[in-house]
Amino acid sequence: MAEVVGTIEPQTAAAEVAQTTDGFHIVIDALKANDIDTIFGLVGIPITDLARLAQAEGMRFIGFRHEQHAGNAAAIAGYMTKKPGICLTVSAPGFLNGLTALANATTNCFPMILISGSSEREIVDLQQGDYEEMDQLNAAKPYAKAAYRVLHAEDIGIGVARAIRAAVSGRPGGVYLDLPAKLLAQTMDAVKGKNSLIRVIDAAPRQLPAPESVQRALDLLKGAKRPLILLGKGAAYAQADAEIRAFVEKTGIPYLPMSMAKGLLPDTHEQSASAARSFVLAEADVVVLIGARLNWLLSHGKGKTWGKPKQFVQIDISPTEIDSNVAIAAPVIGDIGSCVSALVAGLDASFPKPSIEWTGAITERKSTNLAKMAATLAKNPSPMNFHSALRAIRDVLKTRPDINVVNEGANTLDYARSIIDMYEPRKRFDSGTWGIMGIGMGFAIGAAVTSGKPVVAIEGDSAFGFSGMELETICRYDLPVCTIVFNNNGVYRGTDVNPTGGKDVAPTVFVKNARYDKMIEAFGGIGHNATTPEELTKALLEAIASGKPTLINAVIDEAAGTESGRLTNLNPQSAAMKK
Ligand code: ADP
Ligand code: TZD
Repeated sequence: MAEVVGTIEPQTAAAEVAQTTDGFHIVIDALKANDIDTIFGLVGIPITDLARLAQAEGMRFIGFRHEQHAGNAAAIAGYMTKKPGICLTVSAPGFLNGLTALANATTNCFPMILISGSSEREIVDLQQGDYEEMDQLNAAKPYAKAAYRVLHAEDIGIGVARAIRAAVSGRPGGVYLDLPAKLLAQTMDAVKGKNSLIRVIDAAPRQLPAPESVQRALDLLKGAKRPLILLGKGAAYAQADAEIRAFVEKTGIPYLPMSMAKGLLPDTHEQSASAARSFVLAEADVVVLIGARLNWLLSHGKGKTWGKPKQFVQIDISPTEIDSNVAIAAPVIGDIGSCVSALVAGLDASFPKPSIEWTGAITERKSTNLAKMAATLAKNPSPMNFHSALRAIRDVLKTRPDINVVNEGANTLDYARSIIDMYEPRKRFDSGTWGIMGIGMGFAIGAAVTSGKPVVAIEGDSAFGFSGMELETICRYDLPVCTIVFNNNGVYRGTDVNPTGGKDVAPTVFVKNARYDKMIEAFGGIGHNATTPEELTKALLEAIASGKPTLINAVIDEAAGTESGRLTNLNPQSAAMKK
């Protein structure tokens, strides 16, 4: 008898193993069932095996050196694709590191899901002191569009489906998904596990605008004397490129792109009013906001920037965005593709073209401002300043409109935004709604992995420092990322002095003449030191041709630029101190 059992038992065990699955497998299966093929993350207890399994099951796992950058990579992948980017972290500190990126994603309306392992509820809730103990779900809630926890393996499919829907439907945002360690190890019947998976149908359904709202907007626009269209990154996100182009070109209305909407129509488009920005904002009488909020980036829709009284049409998927800063005369609520198509359909023969007085005045301003800018850009000071370095980069990027551009810093951001033209949609990724520093390498990695195309990251030296260690990640995955550090020896500039004459340098000052190019060489990447526009051009061309991880240390005059870039008005204390 014992012998018989002995021969049967191993077979029974094998059969049982074959028929059970566990939390680890169901998480991966649930993501794959929704065509999610990449995870950005950083391993450790309790999610190391989840990352291993993801790779073994054919997903791409991109491992980072800090969770914030993995989160930023996931967020930008979400923005580029309209599918939620996934970031995977360990509990408590790893989760908190990722939370900054989740909050930034929510603020910018980027769809991402932060999945963090967590310690056991019983211990967390009694505060008994677990390894990396934290009530992560509650910590995430104020900064996420939605936050969920799964306690039973059979609910993983539901949890992932809810997270995907929450991230991409309506106004996109960051979603937190809490997976306690015990859940991952839970086993269940493999068939039941498979049946518990959900493939989300129509995760971001179209939302059609009310016909009367479309008519109201068209009526307002018809009466406009000086109409203007403002494209925000919501318009770029919507991937309604053809509809937006049709609306702009059929109406003939001049438009302004917000920084991440640059390239939705090529910046060289004749209707672009970018080079006359202050003029059109002040003078316009009816402004059509398409996926752009009237937040600080647009002076809250009021004050000197906006000059003459105006009325707004606002196209947005979020009804509560309307009237958030100023009264909106014609809200059009729905997804941008549907709203803009409806507007285009309503453009009949009676729709007037903007007057020649208006377009002519804009053209005149543009040419004056462009001539001024050309004269500034033509100068060749030594050391380089922001303009001469950006001229060199602009001329190279002009020949490669497919290249992704990442941009952060203060002066480096402000000048690059206006000097570097974009020609294709969703190719420019920057500090966004918060004006956050630290998105650089995370966005660069996310953009390179997602698009398979080169990335040029134009970085202030301070801005770069926040994510600089991810150069190792870039080298490890051999990504075609060229990072250009605008090195002017400090935050904003490098010229401040300690007024006490003490040994410590001023709060804004870094090590002088640092060689950031040496950092990438430590990981096998290619470093260049560029002190002239010619050297910068040569290094950038080489980087793009080789597709190799490269860092160019661009030596910029430490006295160039202004404190806080163009945000000097938000920094009144500093202005007062200098008086
Ligand atoms: P910017 O910083 O470029 O001005 P914002 O981030 O302030 O842009 O605004 C983006 C807006 O776009 C948000 O109000 C968001 O609700 C909206 N939005 C995002 N995706 C869509 C979409 N598919 N359809 C309509 N509105 C959208
Ligand atoms: N920390 C975070 C997370 N975000 C921020 N925006 C800041 C600090 C404050 N800050 C700015 O707003 S710009 C900036 C900081 C530290 C860096 C500016 O210096 P830089 O750029 O060297 O990157 P420029 O081009 O030399 O001005």
